[in-house]
Amino acid sequence: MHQRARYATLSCIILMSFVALYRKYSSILTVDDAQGLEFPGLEGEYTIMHPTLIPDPPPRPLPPVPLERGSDGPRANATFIILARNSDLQGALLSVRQLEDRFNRRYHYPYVFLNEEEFTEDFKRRIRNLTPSKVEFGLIPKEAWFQPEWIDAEKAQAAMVRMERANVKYGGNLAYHNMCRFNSGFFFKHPLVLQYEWYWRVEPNIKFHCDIIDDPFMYMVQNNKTYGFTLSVYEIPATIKNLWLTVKDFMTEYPEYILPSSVNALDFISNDGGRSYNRCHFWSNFEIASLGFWRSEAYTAFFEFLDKTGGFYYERWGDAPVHSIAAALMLPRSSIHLFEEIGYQHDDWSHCPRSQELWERGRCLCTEKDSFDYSWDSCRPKWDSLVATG
Ligand SMILES: Nc1nc2c(ncn2[C@@H]2O[C@H](COP(=O)(O)OP(=O)(O)O)[C@@H](O)[C@H]2O)c(=O)[nH]1
Ligand SMILES: [Mg+2]
Repeated sequence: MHQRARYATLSCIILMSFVALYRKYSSILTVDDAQGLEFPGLEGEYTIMHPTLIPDPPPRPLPPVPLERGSDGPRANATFIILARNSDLQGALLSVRQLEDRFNRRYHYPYVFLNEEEFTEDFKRRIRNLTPSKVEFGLIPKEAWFQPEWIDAEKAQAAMVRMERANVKYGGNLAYHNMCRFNSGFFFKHPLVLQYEWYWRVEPNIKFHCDIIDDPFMYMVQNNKTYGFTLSVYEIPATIKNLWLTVKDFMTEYPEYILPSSVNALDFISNDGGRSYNRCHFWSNFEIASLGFWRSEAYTAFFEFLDKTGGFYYERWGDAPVHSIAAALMLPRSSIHLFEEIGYQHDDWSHCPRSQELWERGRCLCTEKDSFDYSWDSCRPKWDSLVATG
């Protein structure tokens, strides 16, 4: 009996030792790691190598990125312009945060926010908190925003009801009509914008996928560019039923403002030498452009000609086709620039640089296969063929 008790005690001690050892090492013994593990104090005898895993290749050196580039280089007389409602605050914060991180922390270009209502103190405080740059908040004058008196309100209302029933995007939304007219004919005349020569239009809730290393404004200045874009798309036909007819009337009345088709970008917006509009337009939610062009005699005449037909209300003309048609007819095609390196997303539509070199240099988040550029409803192929013809 005495003997048995001694055996039992000994067995217990041995068992408890095994349990203690197991507890100590079990967590590391089950780690599934390709690199192998060294346990301090055990001189490598418990090193585990998983036989089936292939080790990562050594990191490939990336090209050096001149992150501080431009911090004391020349600057353009330029600003960001963001049209927004107070309810767009969250989206505006996201856009500014990205713009600062990807570009403006090195350049400190100012911002102008515009709204047809006063921005709230909270809106201003939270935006100002994101950037050391100058930020100004402007109220849009009533005459630059609301439907003018000379518009037949009943006719405009009937048109909106018709478009709403026909599911025309934003057709029944009066504020959207106001916004399109404002962006077509007024933003560049706002008192806070008058001091600048160049602007970059930014919307709430957009994304910048890549570092923007070089200054796009200075690129425009130094390379004789007037209008810059990233995405181009086809307009919804029901929104612009009579736009091209009106443009043709303008071209007949003011031929002096239209450049020869061998020089301008007519072939981007028309497949038949100007008889019809192919609905291609630069997507104006992103624009880097000269304010002087919109303030020019030629564009002023163009906008006033379109505006007096009432098409911003009797139809739903967008500022994108209006800007694009003017740029394509009145500018040399060589002064219109595609910013290939700027990875950009608006809603579900995304531009991602296709060149490996640009993609790596910009440390882009996007992937080329998600780029909209060569989807069936993108006008990028038309732009490429225009550029290819020189
Ligand atoms: N202040 C103000 N901004 C507006 C209004 N409607 C649209 N916007 C702005 O105009 C731009 C285009 O509007 P959005 O809804 O994004 O239209 P989409 O890009 O054509 O789908 C964005 O910058 C909006 O913040 C409005 O009623 N008031
Ligand atoms: Mg938008």
